[in-house]
Amino acid sequence: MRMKMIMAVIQDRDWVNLSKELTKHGYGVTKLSSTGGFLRQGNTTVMIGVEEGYVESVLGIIKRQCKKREIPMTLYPPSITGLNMTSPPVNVTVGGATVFVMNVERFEHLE
Ligand code: 2BA
Repeated sequence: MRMKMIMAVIQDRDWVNLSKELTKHGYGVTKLSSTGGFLRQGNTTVMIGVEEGYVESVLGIIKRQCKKREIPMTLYPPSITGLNMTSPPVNVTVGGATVFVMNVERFEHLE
């Protein structure tokens, strides 16, 4: 069976429910703390290694646990622009998950 690596960028607040649900179904998951390049805010990246046949099941769990939300965001505050004015907030869609599914050449647990 081929192994796949699922990497998903999610919101920090979705991590607890997502990890609970993945472990309940027997999937292994590793959390990495990450930062989005656009919002420059912390987010969470999860790594999930699974056999190919389980990919859709894992994507289903991610979809159910990672909700899409709109948040008002000031993209260029004075602390970044150095100007004494704030750009008006714009609504940015966050959440859901940005998912990459990659082939795994080799997978081992070394002891
Ligand atoms: P950020 O780069 O902080 O982006 C957060 C959200 O801001 C994005 O959500 C998108 O809705 C919006 N956004 C990003 N770039 C934009 C732009 N140039 N103009 C207008 N709105 C923009 P998502 O697309 O769901 O991405 C969530 C996070 O996933 C990203 O956080 C980034 O950390 C990661 N990501 C997204 N696409 C990626 C990619 N191709 N490669 C690696 N990481 C990616």
